[in-house]
Amino acid sequence: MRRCSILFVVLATACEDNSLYCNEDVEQNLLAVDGDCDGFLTADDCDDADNTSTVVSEDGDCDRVLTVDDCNDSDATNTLTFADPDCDFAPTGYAYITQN
Ligand SMILES: [Ca+2]
Ligand SMILES: [Ca+2]
Ligand SMILES: [Ca+2]
Ligand SMILES: [Ca+2]
Repeated sequence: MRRCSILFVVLATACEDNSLYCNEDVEQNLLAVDGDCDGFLTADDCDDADNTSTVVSEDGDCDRVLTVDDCNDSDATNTLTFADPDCDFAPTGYAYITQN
């Protein structure tokens, strides 16, 4: 009787389907909530199909320019960085002058 119980446990373990998990590892995220298995859940991931993408906590507008470098991290069309410290679209040391 006891031998049968042990055999059942061994068979049940062998039949587990781990394909719903990242790398088929039950210790990792489910593919349903982390499509690219980069450790960031879909809601927190700028692109859950790209494991090289940025994440929302570091890049608010997901334009691949990190918050610390982004002149406007709530505007994805503005990808100016602090290489242009005054964020005026002109190279450092220059400024656009409007004429009257
Ligand atoms: Ca992800
Ligand atoms: Ca990603
Ligand atoms: Ca950004
Ligand atoms: Ca931006």
